[in-house]
Amino acid sequence: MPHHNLIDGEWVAGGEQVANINPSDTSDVVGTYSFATAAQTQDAIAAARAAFPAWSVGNIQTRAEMLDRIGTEILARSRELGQLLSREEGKPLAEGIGETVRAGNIFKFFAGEVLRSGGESVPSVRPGISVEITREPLGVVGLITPWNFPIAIPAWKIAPALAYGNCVVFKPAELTPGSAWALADIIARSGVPAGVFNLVMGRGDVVGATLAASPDIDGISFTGSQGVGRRVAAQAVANMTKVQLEMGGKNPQVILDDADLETAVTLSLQSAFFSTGQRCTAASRFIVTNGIHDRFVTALAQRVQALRVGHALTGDTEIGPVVDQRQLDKNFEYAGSAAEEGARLVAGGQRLERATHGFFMAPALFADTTPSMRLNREEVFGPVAGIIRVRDYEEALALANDTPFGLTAGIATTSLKYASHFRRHAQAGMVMVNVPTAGVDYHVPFGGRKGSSYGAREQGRHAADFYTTIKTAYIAPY
Ligand code: UN1
Repeated sequence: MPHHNLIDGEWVAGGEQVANINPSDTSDVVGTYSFATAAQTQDAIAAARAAFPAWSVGNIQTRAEMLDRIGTEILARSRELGQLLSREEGKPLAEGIGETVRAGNIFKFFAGEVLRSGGESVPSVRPGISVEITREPLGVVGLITPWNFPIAIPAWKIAPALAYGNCVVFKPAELTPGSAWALADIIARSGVPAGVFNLVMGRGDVVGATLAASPDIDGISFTGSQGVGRRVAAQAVANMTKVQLEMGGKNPQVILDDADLETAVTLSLQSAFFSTGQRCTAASRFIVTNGIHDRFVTALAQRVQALRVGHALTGDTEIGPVVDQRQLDKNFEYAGSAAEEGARLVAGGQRLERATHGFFMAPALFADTTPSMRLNREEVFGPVAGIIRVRDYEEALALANDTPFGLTAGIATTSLKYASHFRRHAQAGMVMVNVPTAGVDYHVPFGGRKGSSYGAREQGRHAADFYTTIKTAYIAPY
């Protein structure tokens, strides 16, 4: 049975049926999914528009209960949904379940936020007048999500969108429609009125482009690559549509001489290689001061070499496959260019064969890299990282900031002086002191600077900055 799109409360067959392939075992078809046409995407936008007037002023108790029910079902089914997620995306089961739990918690958080959204009342500078500042829903929002967090990222866009009274047209990544469909099915059964939430699976150049170019959409929230993000923004801005973009990273992890070696190595392993390095928050540039450099390289190389790479659903796997052949080719291309430019491979880097045919690659760690190498300039989005040796903290900070991106920046140090300085001067949206650059909390702002992000922050209470518009009312008694 193909999985259809949800448009105006009905499950609708799309223009083509597409197989969802398991990257751990390419003979395993996770399911078939209907990809929507441009006309169906327009139908979904129209349905959302029609549903907006009633939904935007609807009862907040009903809305809160609905979001709470969605969260409850996700949490109750976290094992099964986590398994589906790992099967279609390739992250190990524990990570798949963890991500599902995170999605459930996000819906619970925003269920609470529905009841907490108040305004401000301030005196006017003119006598006898009062001023009230309130938030109103933005309108119809188009949500475009990537394949690497196929349930958590949809959750952190859909939950606040609905909580603050918006209507949604949701376009998940082509490679991972399974988790998105399962989430849409839960939302559809939660009591949401027809048209308030719509699912349009499909291709970026069909569904995504239709959303981005639509004059009937009030906001686009996009997470994905920098190239696509820029195109989406350009199209949206042509219609004066509000845009929020979360794009790539080239996140630095600084290791100072005074760091605890074990802490530094463990957090580096997690940051760079878990989730197969397929996180925009992944650390991919290790910037290491002289005094600890050699010990760090040896210890991290050993840990990387020992990582168990395999099928996402088998018990002891730590690193699953790369998501598809195209991404695998890209990883090898970056590893190849690093080697050509003189970097020294100290662990991994080869194609791996396993019992099933999947896109397996041994995580690759390069030492003796320089800041100008392609590996250290461009986002790879795979398990490939480089180490740069530096003299001191000052050089480390300068290199950490020498990037067009600015999502996360990490430092491992036992010095309060350097930790505090780095926290203040790292040009990134999120700074991590002795914790991994990736793997963030779900209830606090998420986002970056420079080429990594554009527009308001996501997650936590700050999500309201994108999903609402502010009204200032001046009131005189009569
Ligand atoms: C995390 O590191 O916990 O696409 C989340 C990404 C990010 C999410 C990272 N938007 O990788």
